[in-house]
Amino acid sequence: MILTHAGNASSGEREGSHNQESARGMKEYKTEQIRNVVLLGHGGTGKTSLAEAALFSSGGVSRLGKVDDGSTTSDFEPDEVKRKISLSLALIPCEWAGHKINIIDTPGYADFVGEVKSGIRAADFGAIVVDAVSGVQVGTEMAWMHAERAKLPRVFFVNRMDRENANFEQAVAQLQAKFGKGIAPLMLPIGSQDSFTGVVNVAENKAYTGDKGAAAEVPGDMAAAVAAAREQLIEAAAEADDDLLSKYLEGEEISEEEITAGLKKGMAAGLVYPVFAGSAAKNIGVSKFLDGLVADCPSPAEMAPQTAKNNGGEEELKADASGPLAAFVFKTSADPFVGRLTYLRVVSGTLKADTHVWNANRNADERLGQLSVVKGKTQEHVPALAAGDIGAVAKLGQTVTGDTLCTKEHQVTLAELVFPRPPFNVAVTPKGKADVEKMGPSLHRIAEEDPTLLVHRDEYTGETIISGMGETHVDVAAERMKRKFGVEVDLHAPRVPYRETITGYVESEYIHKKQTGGHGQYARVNIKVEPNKGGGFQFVDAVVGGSVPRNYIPAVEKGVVEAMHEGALAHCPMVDVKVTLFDGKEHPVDSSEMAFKLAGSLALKQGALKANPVLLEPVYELKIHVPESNTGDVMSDLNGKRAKVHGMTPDDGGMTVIDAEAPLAEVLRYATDLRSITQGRGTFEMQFHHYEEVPQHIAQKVISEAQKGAAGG
Ligand SMILES: Nc1nc2c(ncn2[C@@H]2O[C@H](COP(=O)(O)OP(=O)(O)OP(=O)(O)O)[C@@H](O)[C@H]2O)c(=O)[nH]1
Ligand SMILES: [Mg+2]
Repeated sequence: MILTHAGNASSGEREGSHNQESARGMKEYKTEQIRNVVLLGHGGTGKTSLAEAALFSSGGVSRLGKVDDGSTTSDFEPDEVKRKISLSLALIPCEWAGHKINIIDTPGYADFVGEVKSGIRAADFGAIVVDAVSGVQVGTEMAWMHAERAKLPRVFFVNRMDRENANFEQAVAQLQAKFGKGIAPLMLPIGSQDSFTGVVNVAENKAYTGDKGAAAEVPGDMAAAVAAAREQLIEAAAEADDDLLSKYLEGEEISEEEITAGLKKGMAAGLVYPVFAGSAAKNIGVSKFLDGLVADCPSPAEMAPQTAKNNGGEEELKADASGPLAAFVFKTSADPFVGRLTYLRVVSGTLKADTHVWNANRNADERLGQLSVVKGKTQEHVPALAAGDIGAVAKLGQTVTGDTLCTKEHQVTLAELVFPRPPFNVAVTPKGKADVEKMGPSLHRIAEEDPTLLVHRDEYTGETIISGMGETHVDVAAERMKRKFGVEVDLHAPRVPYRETITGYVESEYIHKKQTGGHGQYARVNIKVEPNKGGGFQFVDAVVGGSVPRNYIPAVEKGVVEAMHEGALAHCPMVDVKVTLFDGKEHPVDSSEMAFKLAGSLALKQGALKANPVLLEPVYELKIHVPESNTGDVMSDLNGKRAKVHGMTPDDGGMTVIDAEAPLAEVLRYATDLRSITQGRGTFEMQFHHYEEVPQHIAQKVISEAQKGAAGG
């Protein structure tokens, strides 16, 4: 039976959840027969459509799904269907020419970079999808950068060749200008726009047309272009292959096999990047793309071994099905129905269903139940996964993304995944009474499936803060909480944890006196109030002669501490104040601890108001990575944010690092601002550095807002 896919298979509340029905039986594949490719690229270039066309071409679905109808295998989550963009990575295994190509589709939108990192880790090479109309876009550069950092061999797929203004040559020229000479077309398009009908494989000098890639004559007018492209391809391939180079220089005939061997070497060395052409929507060029992945791209067995830590040392793990077991967890998803689903790549050995494995990161035994191959939202049970293959297992107890599963006898851990620190913070509050209790646990589960989403409680403001990569990321997380766990929340800008202190010295006296029939209340407290910069709060008992009896002094201190919690200016905590109790008076009958506490509290409140109180704000340290060409705009924006720039240095990725500090109040939405200034090229991290006095004109605003707030509520 052929499996039906997301858009038309699901309904009701199970929509979007993983589906454990088994699909048509998938063969078991040996390591050499596997290809793991991650699709990368700017948003909307057609990655999901390409994955769908590949699946359709390989017979994995009976109808070509469309992103716009929400009917693709890859974008199966309801929020992906609604927004018509990918939000999480998806696995699309395609059985092709006796091989299994595990396609990992990733989101192009920058907020979901965590999924891209996970996808890259599971893959052996990448295919960067480029729009034939727009050419190189920001997302193309970002994809290149991520792949480069991971030393991932890569190819390009120039997609949307059927569109008006599609221009393959121009796209390739842009790629070469940006990424160098190693960019070499392996396929040339036949025609373009309305007349785009197929591709010519320049290594073979053969043409393939239509959605089936039927063999055809190379159009006569393409001969020169094909010859030139072939030359360029061989030159690029010869960069890493001396035999090929000398043959080429001596003008000898070069076979297709020799080109393939050269391409493989060149890709592994990061010297060659073959370019494919096609239209995912029309399913043209896709079958030749799959052929190319099988013929020219590395199997897991051809990849360099991975270094793992073992007891006290290191070892190299090859993709060898009979080697020691090591499976790397690159993603975890929290499904309200199926439970936790752990995605893993078998790096070495063979992972078998119904066995015990050892999680060396947590030092814990895990029982594996059923093992499956994942296709979009469906899972098909398999008895085993060989080294190099990718699959999933449900309901593991302790394992999280980044862990390695092995055996207790042979314990290894692979390098963990490193995710960027999310720079965008929002405060989250439950919408209704029913949401109060459910909010915490569901936040926890949402964060568990996304390492770029962090949740914490701000100890100063008491707010629950979600940190994500950007506004969309956090919005999607909130929608997911509602859909998956039925919890509704409100999101708003976090409060700035202002503080107060004093800058002057005063003596303050407060007499608490009440005469209400019977017992009255009486206490007098005299304190000195002075700044204690950097020294925190200090209470000094300087009472002489028992003017305040010993047993009441702790009560005075308690009152003072209470007043410190809520400053006189804007109800913010006071810091760095030294209070010296030097005098006071009791009444033999009417004094009490209560009375002294009150007097202590009010003595400080009144004193602080006279001691030149000021408002303090948190200042954050920022490390901003931007392209050289954006530094001017970023600096002038920082100027408007009361920031101080400490320096600019080049980083190791060809960017400029700007070191600066700025008040938190000015950079609450910096993730959004920086993105718009740099069109998404810039990234930054920030962390708390120190408190600083708020300039007078700004302090006035904060104070009057705080007083309004207090009066209103
Ligand atoms: N004309 C034309 N349209 C295409 C082609 N490929 C994709 N599209 C359309 O382009 C839009 C975006 O396609 P997707 O497949 O969602 O692109 P994506 O790269 O997966 O996008 P993200 O997941 O958001 O990064 C959809 O409307 C597709 O139907 C193509 O080859 N030709
Ligand atoms: Mg997509």
